Amino acid sequence: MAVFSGLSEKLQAITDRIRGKGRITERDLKDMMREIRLALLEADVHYQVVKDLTKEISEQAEGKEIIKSITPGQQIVKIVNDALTEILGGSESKLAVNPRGFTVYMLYGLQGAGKTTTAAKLAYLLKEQGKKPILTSVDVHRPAAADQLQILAESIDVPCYIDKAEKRADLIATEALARGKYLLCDTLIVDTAGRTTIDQEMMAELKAIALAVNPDEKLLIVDAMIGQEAVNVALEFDKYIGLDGFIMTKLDGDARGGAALSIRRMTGKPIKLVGMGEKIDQLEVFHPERMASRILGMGDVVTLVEKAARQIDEAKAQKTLERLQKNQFTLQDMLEQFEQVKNLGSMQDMMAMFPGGAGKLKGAEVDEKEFDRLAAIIRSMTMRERNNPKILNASRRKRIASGSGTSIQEVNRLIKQYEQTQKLMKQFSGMSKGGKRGMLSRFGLGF
Ligand SMILES: Nc1nc2c(ncn2[C@@H]2O[C@H](COP(=O)(O)OP(=O)(O)OP(=O)(O)O)[C@@H](O)[C@H]2O)c(=O)[nH]1
Ligand SMILES: [Mg+2]
Repeated sequence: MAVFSGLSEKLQAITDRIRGKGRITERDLKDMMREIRLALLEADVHYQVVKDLTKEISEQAEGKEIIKSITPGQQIVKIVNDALTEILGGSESKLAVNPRGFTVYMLYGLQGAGKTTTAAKLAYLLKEQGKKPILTSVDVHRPAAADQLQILAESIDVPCYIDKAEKRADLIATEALARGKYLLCDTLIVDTAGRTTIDQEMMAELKAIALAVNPDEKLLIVDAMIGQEAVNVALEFDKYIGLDGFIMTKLDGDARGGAALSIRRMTGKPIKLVGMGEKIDQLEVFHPERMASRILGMGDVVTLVEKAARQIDEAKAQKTLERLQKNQFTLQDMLEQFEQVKNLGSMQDMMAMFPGGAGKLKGAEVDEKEFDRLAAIIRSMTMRERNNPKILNASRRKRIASGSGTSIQEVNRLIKQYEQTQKLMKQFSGMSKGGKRGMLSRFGLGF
């Protein structure tokens, strides 16, 4: 998914420039820091976070004597990546699960933040993991709210408790809890009413509901489009009800990044999940390290493969993962991957997860034709070429371009993308400390 395209593009341009340098001077570093600062401020990131982030990058860059090292550009990109990861929360923060067997998640948020949609998405995600969720709407101010949730619940075949005659939200919540236990469910997701502003009455009602069902997680649903204003909203909610974390929605839209990059550092609370679209399956666990890589255009091959593993041919995807780990990922694998992922979502989402894929596709509506072109390029190669792309010299590339009805540039671009993917995976396996499985299992792919 292309996230924060404006910020992402700028940071990619900055890091691309510095990555390619064989020698880096103090001046280069200073210039880079200034550009990064500007890009962050333009993306509406809170100034305190901008300050922290640039300070961290500068200190790291100076401390490591980058200037004297052999691959200064790459080291700097890694430092920027690490600093972004840290600002985003460091590592994944899992949803709490009640050890007594019944868990309650309560979703708060301003009007239109995405609470109801997210409640249903979360139920779907839990159901996929083999859990038994039940939904309830405690919005007593807008009767249509309960209908909206119920329709969504039916579409994913999850029970939903509503009582449109009851005017007290806390009593509905109590009833829903009882119903959930009676139905042998293990998780209650409470969708609350939204307001345009935070007021005492709303907070009192929310507190009463929390008192009634004693939530294991109090999650604020934050619309990423509101930028750093999210920090104020979060602090207000936290003051009244004490939050455990956030679910950030609409990261797929043209959110600038301010909300996601500011909220963790400014509130100390983690982002747990992110909404990546309106569809029921577009809720993802938030991985700070992967998000940082996506922003820097280093791709997110791990999520891509995981998505494939979840939704299509599990055995095949697992094989691909193993090949990636062993560095045997060929163009033939890439073709198979394309074919598998084609069913998963839009081409644009998929390309953005390949290194260097996001920037290239900026603004362009990518349709299935783009996929077909890429697939056609690989199909125009012989099996030997697919399995050993090193032999793709100029004349072979020319033949492939004409065979696939594309241009040499397009062929080159595809090969470059393939090489970047491979390089990235090499870095991953190089970084792994715990033997072969290290890095990938760190991403939750232990098998
Ligand atoms: N693109 C995109 N749209 C989203 C996402 N999450 C929610 N939406 C859309 O945001 C709109 C509002 O979502 P709701 O779930 O109704 O929001 P709400 O917080 O329950 O709203 P109220 O109950 O009125 O306060 C809907 O059109 C959703 O489809 C997301 O991750 N991406
Ligand atoms: Mg709602």
